[in-house]
Formats: sequence, C-alpha cells, structure tokens
Amino acid sequence: MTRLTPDLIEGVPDDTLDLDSKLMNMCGKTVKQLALEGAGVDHDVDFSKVRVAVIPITSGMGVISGFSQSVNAIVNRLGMQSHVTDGTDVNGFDQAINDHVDLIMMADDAKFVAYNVHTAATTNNSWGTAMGYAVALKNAAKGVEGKDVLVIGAGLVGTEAVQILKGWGANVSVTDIKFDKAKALEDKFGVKALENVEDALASHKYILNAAPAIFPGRLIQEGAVISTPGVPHYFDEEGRKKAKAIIHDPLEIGTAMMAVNSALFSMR
Ligand code: 2YG
Repeated sequence: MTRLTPDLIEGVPDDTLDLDSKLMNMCGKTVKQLALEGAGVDHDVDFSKVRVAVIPITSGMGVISGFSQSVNAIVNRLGMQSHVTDGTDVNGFDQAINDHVDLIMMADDAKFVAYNVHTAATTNNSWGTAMGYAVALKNAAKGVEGKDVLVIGAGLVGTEAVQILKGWGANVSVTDIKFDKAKALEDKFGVKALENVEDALASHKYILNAAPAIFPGRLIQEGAVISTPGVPHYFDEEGRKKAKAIIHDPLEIGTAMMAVNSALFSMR
C-alpha cells in the first residue's frame, strides 16, 4: 500500500482542491453522487442520521498527521455525523462502541476499512478507491461498454478495478512493471495483460492508473481520459494539455465510496 504523507492530505479537511467543482466539470457528478452510483443507488440519500467514528491507529508506522481529520471531514461532507475519537486504537474502538455509532473507520499500515456495526460488513479502501475511480472514469468517458480501457498497476486497487470495468463490458487490458502480476490477472479474470507499460499507455485513450508512477506527456494520447488515484500524482505540462480529463485526489473519492457503501448496508 502507498502510505500517504501529511503534505499530500493537508488540503483535505478544508477541501482546498474544491473537488466537487473539478468532478462536476470532468464527470458531471459530485463526490457523493459518484459514491452513490458506485453503491448501485440512482437517487440522492439523506445520510444525516448516520453516526460515524474515525479512530486514529498508532500501530506500525503510527498515525499520519491529519489523516483522521481528513477522513472525518470527508465523511461529514457526505452529510453524516462523524467525529474522531479522543482515544486511539482499542481505547478509541471502545469509545465508539459505547457511543453507539453506526460506522467505524480506521486504518493501519495494511488496511483502511469502514465497519458497519449493525451488519458487521466491512468495506475496504482498495475496493472503494477502485470503484470510486472506475465510476469517475465511466462518467468522464460517457460509458466504457465496448471501449478499450487500460488499468495500470496490478496491485490491490488495480485488481479490483479490472473486475469492475470488465463487469461493465469494457475491453480491459492491464499492465504492471512486474508483468507476472498483470499476467496473473489475465489468467484469473480474462483481461489482457500487456508487457510494455509505455506502449500500453500510449495506445489507450481511457485509463485507470492505480500505480505510484509518473508518466511523461509524450506517452499520453490526445483527448485521453485518465482516472488516477495513484500517489505520487504528477503529469507534466504536455500530459495536462493533451488529456481531456485527469481525475485525481489523494484520499476523498475512495473514502467517500467506502463510507456511502458501508452506511447503505444498514439503510436500504
Ligand atoms: O490512523 C492513522 O493516522 C494511520 N494509522 C493511518 C495509516 C494509513 C496508511 N494507508 C495509507 O496511507 C493509504 N493506503 C490510505 C488510502 C489512500 C487513498 N486510496
């Protein structure tokens, strides 16, 4: 998993990115609307009764300054009632349970989950990020059915993304600097593994980039639609000029997808 750093998420609590405006321009949807679509809901939902606890977790490499506050702000922007627990780890968990919250959100170095305390269902960030960015790509591309779509990165997010996009009828190819990881997805899910990452990128217009990689603009197709959760995030001027849309945020789309999906388990 790519570990976020405080500087990458410092603008999240106050939404300095103004993410909804950017997404409305590129996808015609807000973060909440993308998350609802990813959860299979085609109408707005009032989440004001949903109570959420975000628990700072000190294990492993420890807390990331601003991470819990960022998750908390993202969930509150969905209209839910979210707070960060005073206690960390088990103490925080105990506080959340005694507070009778509906959802618990927490992350260690390996997993970032939303836990629905009523249904014991767990939604993880790999699926949430893959689904959120796949829905964003589908909206920005005005549909992916029958279209060639490239997933870059055969890790946790890419593995979810290839299944989601194939399920929507896209002709999915996948590439990774470790070709055997891409080949494993070809064997398992019937998508096409491409060995040369640069050639793969240069030959696709619709891309979901789930790799912590930076690509030179000379490889980007004119009018490319790039849905790219990967951090570090950087596209040079040529890439930014040639792409029709470059959809990125460091944390919000995946987190909103998790929270909406988890809340709906006990709201339908
Ligand atoms: O509670 C804390 O502050 C820390 N234990 C959080 C650690 C999170 C580590 N994981 C990551 O930084 C990312 N994989 C989170 C998800 C990125 C968005 N797709």
